[in-house]
Amino acid sequence: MSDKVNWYPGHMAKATRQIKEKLNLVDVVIELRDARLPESSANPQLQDLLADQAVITLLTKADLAEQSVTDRWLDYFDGNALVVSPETGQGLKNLKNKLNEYYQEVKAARQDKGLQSRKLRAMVVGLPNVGKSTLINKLAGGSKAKTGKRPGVTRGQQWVKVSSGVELLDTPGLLWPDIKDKEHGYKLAVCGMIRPEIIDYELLGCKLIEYLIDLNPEALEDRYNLVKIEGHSYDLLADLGRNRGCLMPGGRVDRERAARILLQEFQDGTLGPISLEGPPADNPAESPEEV
Ligand SMILES: Nc1nc2c(ncn2[C@@H]2O[C@H](COP(=O)(O)OP(=O)(O)OP(=O)(O)O)[C@@H](O)[C@H]2O)c(=O)[nH]1
Ligand SMILES: [Mg+2]
Repeated sequence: MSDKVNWYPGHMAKATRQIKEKLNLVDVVIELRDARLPESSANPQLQDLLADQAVITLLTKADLAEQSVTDRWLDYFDGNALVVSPETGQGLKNLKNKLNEYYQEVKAARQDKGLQSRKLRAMVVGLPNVGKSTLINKLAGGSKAKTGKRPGVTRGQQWVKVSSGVELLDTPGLLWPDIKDKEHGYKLAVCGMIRPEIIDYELLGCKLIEYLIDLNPEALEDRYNLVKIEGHSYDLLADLGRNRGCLMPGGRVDRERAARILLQEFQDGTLGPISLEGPPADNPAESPEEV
């Protein structure tokens, strides 16, 4: 990533410290990863912090990922991950059952020590915009945590009681200070985990077109009436913009507006479910015929 863009805001360094401080107070950590890119949406800094913790890994926004690819990820995690869609509620029953198992364990352990029973405390962590606060609200049955379409909505920690036996700690989404591979950063931004304007809308629009050419060219063709998917992504972005009436005075195509539309429609699922990466040694971008 370029040194010139401030894509690691100051509040995230503070939020990372605050997570570290709270870890010894919680019984289990719920780590959310985006089901469209479960490997790239793992924060290495967080992985280090969680090395000795009980962790429930969730592949979230499953409605936006291809079921067959998500199934392969589940095999890869070998029983150590659950698939959920916080917004639709898919998979939340499995998560509740898992939390209840932890609650029973904590209760039994405290009883053995002659201690009074207390609620299970779970910390919810993950990259920005993966659905942490939506998940908490869905489990709590209300709107206790603030949510939003853009990354970086939650700015501080907040405990939310989600049932008589469980309370969850909402935390701000975290990036890490050294995303070394630019492509990695682009993928995160395309999926809404890094604010697009701090990279560049047109660049991200072109990147997304390149990913879609590899993964699902029909989705691109059909949605934007593109006659032929060939040539440079920069030109395809212009075709897309022209077809959508993104014109500036004088008739030049407004590529930034075209990119905004494309990114938005990809992120809200209008293009259909599309996974950006498969499990290691099984990457759909490199072997599209297997997806
Ligand atoms: N398609 C889809 N969208 C979802 C899902 N869960 C959450 N969202 C949307 O994703 C966006 C981000 O949700 P939040 O719950 O605010 O995400 P967060 O992880 O708390 O984000 P930060 O607080 O910024 O770290 C919102 O627009 C949600 O409506 C889901 O399962 N499917
Ligand atoms: Mg949040």
